[in-house]
Amino acid sequence: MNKPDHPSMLHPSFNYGDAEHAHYVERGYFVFDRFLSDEGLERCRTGMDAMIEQLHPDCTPEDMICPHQLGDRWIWDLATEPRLLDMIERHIGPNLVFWSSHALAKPPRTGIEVPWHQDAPYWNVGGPLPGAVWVPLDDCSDENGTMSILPDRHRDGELPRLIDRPDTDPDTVPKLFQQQIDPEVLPENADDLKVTYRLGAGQMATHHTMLPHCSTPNRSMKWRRVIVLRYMTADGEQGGKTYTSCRTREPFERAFYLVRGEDVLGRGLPRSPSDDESG
Ligand SMILES: O=C(O)CCC(=O)C(=O)O
Repeated sequence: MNKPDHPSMLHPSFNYGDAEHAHYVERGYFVFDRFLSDEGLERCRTGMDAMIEQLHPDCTPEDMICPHQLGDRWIWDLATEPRLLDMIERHIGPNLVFWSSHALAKPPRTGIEVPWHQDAPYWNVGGPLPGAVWVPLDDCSDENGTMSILPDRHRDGELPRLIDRPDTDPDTVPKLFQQQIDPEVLPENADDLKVTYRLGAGQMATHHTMLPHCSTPNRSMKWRRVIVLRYMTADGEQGGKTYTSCRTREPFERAFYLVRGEDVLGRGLPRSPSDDESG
């Protein structure tokens, strides 16, 4: 699967150059005006809608974690786009592992809030980590749900967390969202400091894996669909995670796929889901 056998899903103008990289390094994030091509956006929307249709009745559309391991090929194709991997390589060097995708669809009226968190501790991974890739498939507004980041805070290290948030009902808030940064350690004026993404469908934002970020609920009558992709170096710390299939409710172990470069620690990393005997 290393050589793309499908047309690129990325817009021809997507480019991660020196200016974009300098901004990312300095401030911990960067927002692109165009990322997906029109065809790429259509493929993502079709793929995500099919997943929502096939959702197990006990899952919510925010629960669709690592669907690339469950056969959702459009996500794999997007995650391994060579120009996207070039950006990730610029963040962390040549040996790249893809370890997480999240098809996060917030349904009309009921789409949930995601509290302040940092991705690396939240998802139990470590080492030099690049920016996460956050791609809206719908226009995101204050009505259907924005995402906000705290710029410049990617150098603050791991912040204390509250696990099993006391203020939420585990029956209504999916387990994936039961952690948050202790509000005591966030700046008092976080609301003034934050940068809010009100992005259009097919744009993209990348935020450093240690940058605090959160998102607002969907109070509108429209869907708010987002796909998130996450990477690390081949010698990064690969903490364990067991997820639940959003189709069958069967548990499955998170996999780490070597999508570019060398398996420098000789871990036997699979190069794609079809290489992965366990998956
Ligand atoms: O899109 C959202 O609502 C939240 C995404 C998020 O928190 C993440 O990607 O870690």
